[in-house]
Amino acid sequence: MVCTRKTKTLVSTCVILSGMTNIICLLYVGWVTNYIASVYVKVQEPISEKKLEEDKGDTLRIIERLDHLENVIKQHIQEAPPKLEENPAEAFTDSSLFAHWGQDLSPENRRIALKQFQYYGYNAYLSDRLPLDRPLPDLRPNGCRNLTFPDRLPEVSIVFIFVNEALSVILRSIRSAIDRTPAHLLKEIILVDDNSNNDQNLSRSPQECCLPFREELKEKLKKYIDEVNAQKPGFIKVVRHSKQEGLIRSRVSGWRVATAPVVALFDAHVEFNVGWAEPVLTRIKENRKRVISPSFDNIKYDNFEIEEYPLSAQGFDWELWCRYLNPPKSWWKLENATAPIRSPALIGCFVVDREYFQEIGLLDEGMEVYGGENVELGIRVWQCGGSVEVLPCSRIAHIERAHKPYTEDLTAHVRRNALRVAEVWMDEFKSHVYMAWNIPQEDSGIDIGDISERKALRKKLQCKTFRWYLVSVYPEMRMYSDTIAYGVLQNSLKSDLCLDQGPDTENIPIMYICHGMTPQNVYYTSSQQLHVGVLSPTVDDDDNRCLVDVNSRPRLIECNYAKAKRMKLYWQFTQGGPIQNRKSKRCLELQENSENEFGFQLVLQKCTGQRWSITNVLKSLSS
Ligand SMILES: *[C@@H]1O[C@H](CO)[C@@H](O)[C@H](O)[C@H]1NC(C)=O
Ligand SMILES: *[C@@H]1O[C@H](CO)[C@@H](O)[C@H](O)[C@H]1NC(C)=O
Ligand SMILES: *[C@@H]1O[C@H](CO)[C@@H](O)[C@H](O)[C@H]1NC(C)=O
Ligand SMILES: [Mn+2]
Repeated sequence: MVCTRKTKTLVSTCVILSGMTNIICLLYVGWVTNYIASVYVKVQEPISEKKLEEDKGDTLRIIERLDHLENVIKQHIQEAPPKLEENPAEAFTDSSLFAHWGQDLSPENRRIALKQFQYYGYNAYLSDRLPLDRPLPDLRPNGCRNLTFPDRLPEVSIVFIFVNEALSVILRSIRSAIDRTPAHLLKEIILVDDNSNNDQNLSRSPQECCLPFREELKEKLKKYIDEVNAQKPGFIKVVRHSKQEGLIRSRVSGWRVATAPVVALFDAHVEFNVGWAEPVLTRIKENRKRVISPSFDNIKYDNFEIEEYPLSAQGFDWELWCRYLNPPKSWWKLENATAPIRSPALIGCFVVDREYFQEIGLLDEGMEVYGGENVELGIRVWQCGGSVEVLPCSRIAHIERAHKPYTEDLTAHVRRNALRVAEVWMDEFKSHVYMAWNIPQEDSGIDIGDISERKALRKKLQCKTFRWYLVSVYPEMRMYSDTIAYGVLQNSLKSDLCLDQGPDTENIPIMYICHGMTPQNVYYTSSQQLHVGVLSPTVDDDDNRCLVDVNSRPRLIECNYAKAKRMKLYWQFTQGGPIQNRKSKRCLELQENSENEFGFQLVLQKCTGQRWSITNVLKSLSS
């Protein structure tokens, strides 16, 4: 899941990568973010252990071109399951783990810390050495401390789901929940273990660094639970899956066991901050159809310091990766930092009235593994008469992992789940999801499973249309209804090359080996613009780039800017025909050039009859 966070020019991209809501945050500037985020996610698969050898050539060539990306990826390649026989000391110092932490450790301890880091995706070595009840900075905005709440609030059950999590991290989640929730409001804690002992199929198996999960998460965790329950019988309940169900069904498993009127569904790598519960329970008590997310801060995966995040709503892009949004204008107008922030969707952790959650259909249990369920819940709640909000006064710190503890490629699951959301909830806008993923709308070859129950649910609840949702709840989302063709763009002269946006530091499109990732997405519109690269999700970002004839050279320029400056950004194109600029009449063509990486250069020249084709055509392309 890609959660992008944007503050003025500084953007941090959060790529949620793991089986739980794990996020990697990378800091970048401007539109570059999305490009990197999407490439980054999609090169995950090639760098999985086994494929690394075979795919090294192509993968690395793609990577080398992406300056900003390079360091990140290299680091992850190094942090991929290590070859035990070759463990040069330099590898330790190169790991991002030691960039801000651990310089004074002995070589042996560094080795152990690195192993644990590679395994968990966060600094479990350090976590084991931090107190479970460590203090957190109170990051609530001014005014939160002055709020008063009703005397009688509903009790809450807190559900933590986990798979292959470090014990100390789970225990700190539990401890912070107990310490920072008023005792009379916390009915119980429910732990859902999504079959953590399934080590054999993980390439990141716990070498000598880590106890086997069976021991750590069964015996040791049980000992802790028994101690707590000895004082408060039945206070901590445990649900164990005998096979891995993924985070979606794990959350529902936890909900099934919960008995309090309100249920909070969280990952097990969080720390609750002071006063988190009262604002949430007050809002739900006032209106049970509100689904609430706290505001998130970051626990840095390397040194476990708390990093404050700006207040945000939670949305998504057209691939349905989650995305932090600037709060809506209506919120800013209130000039009240404690006021609830209307939110189009959820990033994954939320608090909900237990019975209302069932009435609106829980989560889509037909989704697999990971991703999309948070977006589906948000859309469904809004379309079916509820609301979603983020509370500034309720704050939770959450570890954004450096990498996922699985080797499995999550992107395929996220895509499948996204298509379920599109087919059930998005009406005519489902095309946008297919376009963003760059797959055909008919015969995509992707089995999304049975959606008849979800469709029946929508009918039963008499839910509103997705157009209503876009207009009323998520007006920041961009619509792309004028797209008439999309996919990769290939030239008949050399059909294994695709049009590509080129290095992210430049605005020069190139021809590159076809890989079909975001930098090669092309969208042709009914107004004859050619967009290259990511589909900008929201109106807050001016980051769609259009092919423009600039002094007879092909360039990529932000579309609205190019239009405002009356640049040459309109192209005549028919499937299998030339791409010709409407004004300059020059054609986009390939020219042989031995200095070029793949022997060809993109030029604008007098048309010689070169032909282009694009993968998916929605409406007939006529000239
Ligand atoms: C909170 O209360 C204190 C003392 O009652 C007061 O001085 C302060 O101005 C209040 N702050 C806000 C933001 O209302
Ligand atoms: C590993 O996965 C394969 C197929 O996914 C399965 O058949 C096998 O039983 C698994 N092994 C273990 C030890 O879980
Ligand atoms: C600010 O928002 C809080 C929470 O909704 C509310 O209780 C409070 O009355 C608001 N303050 C003002 C000055 O409107
Ligand atoms: Mn998480």
